[in-house]
Amino acid sequence: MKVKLFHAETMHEAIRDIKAELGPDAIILSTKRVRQGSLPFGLFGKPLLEVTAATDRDAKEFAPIPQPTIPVQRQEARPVTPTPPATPEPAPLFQDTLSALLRRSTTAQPRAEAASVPSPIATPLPRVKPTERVHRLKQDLRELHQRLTTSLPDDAPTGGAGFPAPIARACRQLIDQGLRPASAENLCLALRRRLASETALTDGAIQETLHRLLEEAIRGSGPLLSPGDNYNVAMFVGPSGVGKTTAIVKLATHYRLEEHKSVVLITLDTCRTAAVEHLRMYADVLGVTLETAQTTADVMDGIRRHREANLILIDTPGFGANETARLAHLGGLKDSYGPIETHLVLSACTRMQDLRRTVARYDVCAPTRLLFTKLDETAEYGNLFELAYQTTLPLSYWGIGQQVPEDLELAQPGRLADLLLERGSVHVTSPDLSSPRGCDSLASLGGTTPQHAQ
Ligand SMILES: Nc1nc2c(ncn2[C@@H]2O[C@H](COP(=O)(O)OP(=O)(O)O)[C@@H](O)[C@H]2O)c(=O)[nH]1
Ligand SMILES: [Mg+2]
Repeated sequence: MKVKLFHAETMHEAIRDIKAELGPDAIILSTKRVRQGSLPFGLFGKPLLEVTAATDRDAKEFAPIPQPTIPVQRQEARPVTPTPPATPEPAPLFQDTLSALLRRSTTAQPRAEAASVPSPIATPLPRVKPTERVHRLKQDLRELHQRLTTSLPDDAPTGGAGFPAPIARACRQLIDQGLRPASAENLCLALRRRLASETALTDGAIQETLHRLLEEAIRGSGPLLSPGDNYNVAMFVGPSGVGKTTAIVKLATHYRLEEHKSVVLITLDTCRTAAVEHLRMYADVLGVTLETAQTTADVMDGIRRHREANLILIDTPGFGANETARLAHLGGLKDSYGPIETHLVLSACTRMQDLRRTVARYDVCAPTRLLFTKLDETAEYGNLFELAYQTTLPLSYWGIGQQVPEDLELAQPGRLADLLLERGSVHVTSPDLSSPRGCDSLASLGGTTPQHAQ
């Protein structure tokens, strides 16, 4: 056996040299990258390929490979049936005969080098039956291609990557609704787990399952007075202008006129005379008592004096960032009959970062409910979901307009899931746009009587 070391810049060059010297049946024993240069040990020299090749026969035994003598375009491609050697030599593992390597590298070589070896068109290669390994490689490539095409988002740069296309679409739908990408992706992971046994991922199944997941992720608190309840004290806190007083008036109207409950209003927002007068006007129309309170002690006194009432609603002013001590006093309020429900009132139109700051600021008064207003002024409801999900506080009611009393609804997770999946709008549409909107939302405030009072 003749063994020889070859150095070349590319494998193709090495094969060409080996073929010329050892013949086409030479086998490659090893290859490695080396550096060759002027410095000791070849450091920083040009990287070269070092190939050890061997043959049992002398290169002179082989006739040179004939070069094509007629133009490529005029030569007819004829399949050549290979004639296997009478006694094929078993090739050692990881070694390849030069002929096979030559065939492969010839098909991939750059045009400039093509002249030195027969053109694959001029001397067509025999059709080799794909081996098991080639089959597996092809299968892997097909799977990779499928994964890439199904997981790439259609048009959005982020969100949903890594999910099959229909789930990725749902993921982006949630992100468009204002959910954080992380929350949307968590929901879609849960969605994929739930739908793991489904053979086909239809948009219908995805939307239904997503609806259930959204609904399960958040809670509704139920009404201020559940059937059978005859006493509750609820306080409403939050930044100024979010709609605390409006929500209180809507609730007072509903419980007084629809549920026939005795309602008492206590307001701590006494600095602005107009605000008190505004509330007094409603109190007079409804026939409910309004108490003004300067301090939290006054509030407690008012609660004690109206124990016989069914519902006591406490209005508060918006507190500035530097009024944490005053806010903390509200957190300390305790009714000896039971806990005071504290509704943190927030606008659905507020940016998520500001909502988080507000939640952090009002944490000292230990809110137990989230009441969102102004759902009618936005088309994105992701913030409601995010805050309910992150704080784990139940949603109580939401304001859907300025009209008193009809524009308030009992918060229901299923309804929020509807809004997030764009299955409906917050508005109850009236068949006749010229007539006032129906009072259906009053019915949905929840209460002790199923029918509206006449
Ligand atoms: N569009 C809309 N406006 C609302 C809603 N709730 C309250 N408002 C308006 O928001 C403004 C401030 O409300 P107000 O109750 O005085 O806020 P407060 O300072 O938190 O007591 C008023 O003009 C209300 O009519 C709502 O759900 N939708
Ligand atoms: Mg107010």
